[in-house]
Amino acid sequence: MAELKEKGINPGLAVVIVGDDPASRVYVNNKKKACEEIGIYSEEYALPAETTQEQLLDLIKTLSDSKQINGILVQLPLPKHLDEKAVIAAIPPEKDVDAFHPVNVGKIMIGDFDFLPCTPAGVMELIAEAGIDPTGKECVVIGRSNIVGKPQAMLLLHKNATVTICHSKTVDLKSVCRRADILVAAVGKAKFVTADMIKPGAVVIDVGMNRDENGKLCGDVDFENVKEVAGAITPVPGGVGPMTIAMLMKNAVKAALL
Ligand code: L34
Repeated sequence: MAELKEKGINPGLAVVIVGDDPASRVYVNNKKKACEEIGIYSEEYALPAETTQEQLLDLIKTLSDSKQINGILVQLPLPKHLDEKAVIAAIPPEKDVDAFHPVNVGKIMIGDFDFLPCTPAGVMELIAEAGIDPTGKECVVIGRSNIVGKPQAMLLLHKNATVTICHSKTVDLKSVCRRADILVAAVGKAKFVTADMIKPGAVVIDVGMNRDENGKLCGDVDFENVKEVAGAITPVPGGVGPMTIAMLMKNAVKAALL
């Protein structure tokens, strides 16, 4: 960071949060902390749940015009009365550190991108750091959201994997999952992935962020049982979540260099 600052490059990130969802609050706090730790200038805009679409779009316009701000992130989900698609589309693609804008989504699809979406990019980083090359491997992604499942599949494809995307209508999910050398779970249901769905030795990556019956944070994977079968597994907390934040920091720096 010091090196960048010497060159007059000062990354600035604006994080917008609307309403008081406690989980979103925690994630946004973690983003703020990470900025402080590495020396990225950050601004937080905590707006009340009653914020109108017009007010939110006005703020995005102000941030879009700001010279100090290179990156804009609107924490999702937004309260139901707000139009998420329109909000994302209002962020200039070059400040879209989430890579959710249709222009950035399209660029990812053709493999010519500036930003990668933070959670799927974090998963790829974990795979790479573990010394695993997805080339030719069977990769199964459970979940088809625009934020995780779909871009995750695309990133694995870029690394030459054979990719299957599963979802709620998939027939015989268990057999499809059992083919996976690398299984990415992004379902949103606690302990959804059980040991009988895992090929022995498989790499299991848990993107879930749920609360169990005791209110304890847990992923989509039944960690205790799956870890006995898997070759490698990520925990929740302390797995993909912190990687998401790290990739956001990377994108914030990248935005300042564009
Ligand atoms: N716009 N909305 C936008 N961008 C994002 O990248 C996100 N995401 C997801 C939800 N909405 C978003 C996040 O920030 C999920 N997410 C996220 C970020 C950080 C963590 C989890 C999810 C995280 O820090 N997890 C910690 C534990 C947190 C806790 O104690 O609750 C962990 O160790 O996994």
